[in-house]
Amino acid sequence: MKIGITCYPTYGGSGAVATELGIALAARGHEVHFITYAQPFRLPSFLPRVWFHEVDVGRYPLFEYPPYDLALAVRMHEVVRDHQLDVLHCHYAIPHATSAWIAREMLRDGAGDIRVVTTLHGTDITIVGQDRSFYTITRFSIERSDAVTAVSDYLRDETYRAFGCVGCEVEVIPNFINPAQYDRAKHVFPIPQEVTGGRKVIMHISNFRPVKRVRDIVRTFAGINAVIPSVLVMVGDGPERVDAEAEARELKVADHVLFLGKIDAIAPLLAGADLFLLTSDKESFGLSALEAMASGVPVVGARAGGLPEVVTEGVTGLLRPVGDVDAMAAAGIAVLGDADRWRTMSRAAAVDARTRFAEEAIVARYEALYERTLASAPTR
Ligand code: GMT
Repeated sequence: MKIGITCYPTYGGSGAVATELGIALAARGHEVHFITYAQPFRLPSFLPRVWFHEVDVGRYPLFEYPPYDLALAVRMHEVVRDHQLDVLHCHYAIPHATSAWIAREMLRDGAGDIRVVTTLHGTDITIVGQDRSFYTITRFSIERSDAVTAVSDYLRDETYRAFGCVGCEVEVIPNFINPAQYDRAKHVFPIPQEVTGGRKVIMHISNFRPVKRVRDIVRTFAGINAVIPSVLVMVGDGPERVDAEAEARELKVADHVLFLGKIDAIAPLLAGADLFLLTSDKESFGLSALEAMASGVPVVGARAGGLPEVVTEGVTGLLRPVGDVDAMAAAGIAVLGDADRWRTMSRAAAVDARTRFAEEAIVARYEALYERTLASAPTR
């Protein structure tokens, strides 16, 4: 098949999943065309059967808000027409699924036809899509997609609840990991011993958006650090980083917290972590938690959204109510303070990630979905 993929190319789970999916599809013999405004952050410069088509929004003094969604639709139309694509797979509904609908309408001039598959990732449904400004277009774009997937049962149910789509069936296809990549034994932890000082390494990776509640990460860490000597490694960047730094100073743990900024290769970092923290108030899946689990890192976090579908309570991690940093700190202490328990959880996490979320099986599900969609009549 010839598959176009559109995603947010920047640091974030949906872009990571879309890129890994494209790479895996190309390895299985498909032709994959990424159509985005920048090279996706996890895409190497060259891979057989993989192409990158940049969307140029252009500049015009009249445009205070350059119409990216239109430029994307035009690029999608060109790429589908010139490369005779079969499927356009949009990751994150807004505006990708809308642009794909426009591109498909433009193809009615006889230049070809395309099936549109939309994967819902999270805030496209739980926050942005429900904003008044975007609600009707989000619903429209979901209903006009030929197939819709969500990354968790929680997100599927939330889509039905919030949008009540007519005639659309949302299939749950969870995110996945490449087991060879997230292998604790394979990497050298890049943070030297003189920095960690033999202390436990607690890690958080995110885009530091408000939903991540990064202050809670620091508070939870402070609670753990008061009992178990540890260091907090914060990976990523975003609007709440300054607040997290301020919280660390306020709680007098700043000397024990490292802010590394955006780092693309996270598998070597996770290979040296003892505990992963994810305290979000909304998390449709929690790809970073899955990547941690695959690396043998137990997860402590908030029982929010789809995270309990990824982290099995008491087996691969411990989840506590959103905002209950004392309970999350106690959970962290319980895991880190008992070497046998930690070892059992670490092994269970690595096995579970490879069993329920293995790349092979999940990529095959997307392949089957594309084939089914191509075999059925288009949605109009
Ligand atoms: O929806 C977002 O806020 C952004 C998106 C992203 O690009 O990182 O994250 C969502 O998609 C990820 C990949 O499917 C999920 O692992 C995240 O849980 C989800 N984020 C939220 O639901 C907040």
